[in-house]
Amino acid sequence: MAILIIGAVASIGYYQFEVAPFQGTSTTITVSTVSCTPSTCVNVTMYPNAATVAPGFSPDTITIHAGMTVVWLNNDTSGAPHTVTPRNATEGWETGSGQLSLGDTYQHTFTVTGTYHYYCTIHPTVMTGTVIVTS
Ligand SMILES: [Cu+2]
Repeated sequence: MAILIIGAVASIGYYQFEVAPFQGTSTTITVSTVSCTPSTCVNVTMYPNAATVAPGFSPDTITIHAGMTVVWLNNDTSGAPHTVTPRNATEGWETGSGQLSLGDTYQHTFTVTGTYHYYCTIHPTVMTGTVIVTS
């Protein structure tokens, strides 16, 4: 049931862009993008060099209504992997994303009001975030 709800509010697409940092060479990277219906879904993005540039999760604090879905995207073109990991599994949140590579997304629908803290296990001091779920 939860999967059906998620599928209804978020769709995954793809775009490509070129990176040409050095003479004569270029690399095409495919990144997935997620479009949200604003009333039901919120995006959080990990931008390039998210491990060293705050906020690592952008926006790092969001407030949503119960029943809404948050979709995280690793858009860190430095290639660094990241995770979305709950601080406290007893908050009713699942165990998190595991490792996300460039272009990977992770989404969770929050159904219970409360404050949910999370972080990246690979960069725990810079990459922290909070989801506040209201009624
Ligand atoms: Cu990270």
